Amino acid sequence: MKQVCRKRRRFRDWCAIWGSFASRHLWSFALCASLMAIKFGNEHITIKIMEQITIQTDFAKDVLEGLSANPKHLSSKYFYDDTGSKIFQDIMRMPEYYLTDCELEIFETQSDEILNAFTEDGSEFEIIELGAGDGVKTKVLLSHFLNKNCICEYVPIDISEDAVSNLVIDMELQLPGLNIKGKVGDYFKLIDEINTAEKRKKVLLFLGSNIGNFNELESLDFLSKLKDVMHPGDLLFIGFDLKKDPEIILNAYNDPHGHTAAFNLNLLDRINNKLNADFVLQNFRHREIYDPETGTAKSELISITKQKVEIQDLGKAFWFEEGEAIFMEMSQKYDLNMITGLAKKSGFQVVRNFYDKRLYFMNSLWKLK
Ligand code: AVJ
Repeated sequence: MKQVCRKRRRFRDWCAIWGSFASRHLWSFALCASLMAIKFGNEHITIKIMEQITIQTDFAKDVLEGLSANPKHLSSKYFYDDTGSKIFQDIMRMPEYYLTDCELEIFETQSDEILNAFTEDGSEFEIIELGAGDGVKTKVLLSHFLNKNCICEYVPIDISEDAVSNLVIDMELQLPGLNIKGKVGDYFKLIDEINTAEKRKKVLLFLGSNIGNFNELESLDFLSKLKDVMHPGDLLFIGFDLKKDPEIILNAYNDPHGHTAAFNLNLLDRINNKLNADFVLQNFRHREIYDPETGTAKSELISITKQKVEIQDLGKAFWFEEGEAIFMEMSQKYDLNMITGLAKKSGFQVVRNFYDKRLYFMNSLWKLK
């Protein structure tokens, strides 16, 4: 009985979301019918309209599910709208956020070894980067690869349209010899497209410890999806942030500049704009916690007062107690055992690990087992 009620309520929520959504976005459905995919502006970027629409409905559905749950949660995968991507670039530039410097150091000092590991015989390959962002670190690698006369095509994929178009413009300017084809969209959904008929060798990049946003189950699921589109000989190059002095980790996420707080609060703002909500951002405060045993860092937004937030497009209001947390993001830190274990469990084999000199970070190169 309870089950039926809940089902019915879920159905009602669904209708509300779809109803309000369809009425305001009919134009895009119409456009969609005639144009499944457009190429626009720079011909090196593809944007799927259908994809953008699915993202909006998934967003509504996930916000509803997350804020109805106990404890409340939102998904960090929605941090990266155009504003969020800009804030993330500010984060990457702060000295406290050591991850960027470490990975950059690995690329700057070990690019010869990395290229040799990517292509032992110097044959042609394709580099596909999942969540490319501004591509600053990858540019260092690519520039070195070009200098070594390696023939490769670069396919950066990112959810932010601005990020991809800026990256493509920047790379075409700075690396004129590079063959680049940017894609905008959710890389989870574009994964199938990666599996082209092409016989060329693929190297998939998943840098910056992006994998840390997934819990173990999600990581295994993600990795098995990647495995499905990989062929023998293809490689996967993943960045892992390593366990270290907790203070260093907390400083990277509890930054004095307020960028990490702004990054989290931007998601509330996105809900305000996209789903017609009335979050008062000043009524929430950012908090970071880290458990050195498990290596899990968590970002939360704490409600500083008892308050009600209405989300019109969901036809719903949500109450927050004073001190109640919304779990926003997990940033997992790893040790070598965890990384080797993850590779094994997901059907991969570690080819080689690259560390920075402080041993804060690792880029691990995997092949299919
Ligand atoms: C992009 C997922 C690697 O978890 O360190 C940075 C995102 N969040 N500061 C991370 C992030 C807060 C970042 N990743």
